[in-house]
Amino acid sequence: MVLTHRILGAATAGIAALFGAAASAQDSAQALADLEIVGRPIDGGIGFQPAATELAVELQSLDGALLILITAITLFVTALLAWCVVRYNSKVNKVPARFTHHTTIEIVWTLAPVIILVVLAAISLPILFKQQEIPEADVTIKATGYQWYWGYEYPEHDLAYEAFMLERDELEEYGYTQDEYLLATSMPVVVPVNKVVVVQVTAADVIHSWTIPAFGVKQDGVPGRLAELWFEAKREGVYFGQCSELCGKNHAFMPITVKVVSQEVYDAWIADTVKEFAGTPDVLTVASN
Ligand SMILES: [Cu+2]
Repeated sequence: MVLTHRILGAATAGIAALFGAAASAQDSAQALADLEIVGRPIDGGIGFQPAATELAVELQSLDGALLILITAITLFVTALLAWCVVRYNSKVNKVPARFTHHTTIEIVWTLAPVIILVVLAAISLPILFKQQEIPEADVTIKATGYQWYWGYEYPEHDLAYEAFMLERDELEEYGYTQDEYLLATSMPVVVPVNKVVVVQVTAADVIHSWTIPAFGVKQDGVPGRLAELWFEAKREGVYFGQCSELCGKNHAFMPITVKVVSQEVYDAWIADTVKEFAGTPDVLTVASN
């Protein structure tokens, strides 16, 4: 009698938990589906995708600074060339100068490039170090490249799954439009907003590369090695990337989809996904005890 009562009690609790899980699964799924698409390539676009992390902001401003610098150098050299052509051609300049050394000019054309290189190093190295010095993680994810899809693990939650590119006729079913063909995957990587996410990148067969342009991150996944990248996304939304190391026939068909959500939605998604993929529902474990 007592035993039956215990089993019944456990089963009721289990069923209640299942219903609760179903409701929260719906909520987290809905929250993921409602996200705005932020980081994606656009037709005819030549600029960067919107910067969603500090790393991306700094990368893009470095790019702007370099563009100004190289434009100034190119204009200066072009002007020098034009001046030589116009002023010193054999018709205008009948008697050419015969000196071979000019100390001042040699000092200037040695020092000027040195100063330019020092300035380049001063503005680019801190950004490089910031990318490469991995801070303490709030969330750790392992990404493994396979020919031709990505596998993801959330080691803190015993959660692992694979993400495959969605075919054209699958996009709507997963809440995407035809525009997201070659970008959307069957399972997204879900991360909380404003939290440090460390991605450990590796590969199982050949070299792949994991990137999200809007986060300013890109890291080769090399078989047998574990590399790391980090980001802290500042804006909720959907972000796309694609494998960026030529890895074989279907290299163009192993995209990366990251969904940045609030901490609450992230927690609910983790709980729901662990339940979905872990196999044995809690109710069976409880009942069989
Ligand atoms: Cu590839």
